Amino acid sequence: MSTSVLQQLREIVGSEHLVDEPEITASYAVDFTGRFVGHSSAVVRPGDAGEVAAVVAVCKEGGVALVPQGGNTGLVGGGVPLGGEVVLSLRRLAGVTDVDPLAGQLSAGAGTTVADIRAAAAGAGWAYGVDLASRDTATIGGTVATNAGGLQVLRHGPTRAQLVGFEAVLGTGDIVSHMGGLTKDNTGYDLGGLLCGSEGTLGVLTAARVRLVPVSPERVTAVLAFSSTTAAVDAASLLRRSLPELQSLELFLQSGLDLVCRSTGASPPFGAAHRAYLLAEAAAQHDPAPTMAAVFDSIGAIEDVAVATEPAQRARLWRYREDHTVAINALGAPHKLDVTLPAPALATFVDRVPDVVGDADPDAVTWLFGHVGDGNVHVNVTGIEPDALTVDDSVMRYVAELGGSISAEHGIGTAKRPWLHLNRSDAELEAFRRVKAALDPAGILNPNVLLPPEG
Ligand code: 2HG
Ligand code: ZN
Repeated sequence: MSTSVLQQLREIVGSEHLVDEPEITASYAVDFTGRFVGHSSAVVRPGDAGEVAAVVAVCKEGGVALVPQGGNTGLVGGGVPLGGEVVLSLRRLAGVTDVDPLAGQLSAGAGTTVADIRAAAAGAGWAYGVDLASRDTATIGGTVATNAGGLQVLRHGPTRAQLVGFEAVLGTGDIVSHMGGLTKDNTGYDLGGLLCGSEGTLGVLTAARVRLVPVSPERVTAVLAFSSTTAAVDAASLLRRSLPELQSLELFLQSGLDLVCRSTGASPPFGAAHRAYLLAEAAAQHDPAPTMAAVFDSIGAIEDVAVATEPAQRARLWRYREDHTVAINALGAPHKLDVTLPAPALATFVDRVPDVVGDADPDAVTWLFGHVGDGNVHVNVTGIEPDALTVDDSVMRYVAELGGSISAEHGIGTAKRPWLHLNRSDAELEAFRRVKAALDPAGILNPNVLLPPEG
C-alpha cells in the first residue's frame, strides 16, 4: 500500500484509529482457531458509515484490498487478511440505536455484539431469535455478513430470517440504506438478503435492523442418551414433530463429552457412557415440562435423561455441548468442516465420516457435534497440519455425494472456496461473479473469500 493511501486513511479515521504497529495488527490477522494466520500493514477503525464509505472509496481508487472484520469469531478464514489486505474493523460502530417495542424490532451498528442485541431486546420485553456460543464477541455485522445460524435456527431461522433492514457501503463506495423495517415491502431486489451471507465480498455492513421474537420465559433443558446415532437421529425427528416449543436440538458423542469433561473438570451427566447424546431445549409461555416428559416417555430408545429447569442447572447441561469448541481448540488448530446433511443421510454420515477422515489421513482425529435439529454437523478434525487439504477434500466430497451442503452456517470463507463447485453449478458461479463485478467493480472487498479463484 502506498504511503499516500495510508495517509488518506489516517486522515479519514484519525491517527488513533489507523493502527500500523505490527504487534497490534498481528492480533487482527489470526482467527480464533489459530489455523488461519495472515498479515496486514494496517487496521482501519472507522467510527461511522460515512468514514467507512470514505475508506472504501480511497481503497477502490488505490486498488487496495480490504477485509471487513467484526468480532473475528469466524471459523473459515473469511475475516482475516490472508493476502495482506487492510483490515477494516467495524467494532467502533457499536450500539443499539433504536428499539421499537411496538413493532418488535431494533436497529444497531454493525459492531454491536449479539449479546448486547439480546440484552436490548430483553429490555424491551422481546427476544432476539439468534443465539450462538460466541455471543459475547460475535457482532451483528459479522453475523449478518455470514448469515450466522447458531442454537435457535430450528425455531427462528438463521440471521437472514431476522433481517428487516440494513445499511452498507458497497464496493463502489456508495452507502445503501433500507432501514424502514416494514414486514411487507416488495419494492424490488432484496439487497439486504443478498448482502446477508455475502461474507464481505459485496459490501460492508454498517448497521442492521432486526425483527424480535416473543419471550418464552419457561424453559426446560434436557440431555438424552442413546446407544446409537440412528436412535438419536430418529428421536430428534420425533421431538421436532411432537414439541412445537422445541428451540434447540443439539447432538454430541461420547468422545466429545469425555474431552469436554477432561478439559473443564466437569463431571459427566450420567454414570454410564453412551454412544450419542441429544441436548433438547424447549421454551414457551407456559411450562413445557409436562409435554416434554410425555414425549420422552414415548421414546423407548432413550437410555438416560437429565432434565433441568433452574438457570444454573440448565447452563451446566449446555456446557457439555457449548464447550466442545474450546476443548477441541486446546488440542491444536482444528480443521472445521461445518456441513448439513439431508435427514435420511445424517446418521450414516455421523457413523461413517470418521473412517472417511481416517482413510484420508491416519493421524487425523474426528470430533462430531452440532445442530442435529437442522441436519447440521460440525466435523472438527485435529492432528493434521493447518494447510493439509486431503481430509477436507474427502469430507467435502462425501458430503456432496450424500446431497449435503459443504457449509451449513459458517460460510465459505477461504477454507472452502476450492469446493464451492460441489454445491453450485457453473451457471450459479458465473452469476455470483457478475453480482460481485457489479457491486465491487474494483474487486477490493474480501477478494480471497467465497468465490473460487478463476482459471
Ligand atoms: C457452534 O455450534 C459453533 O458451537 C462452532 O458453530 C462450531 O466449533 C465449531 O466447529
Ligand atoms: Zn454451530
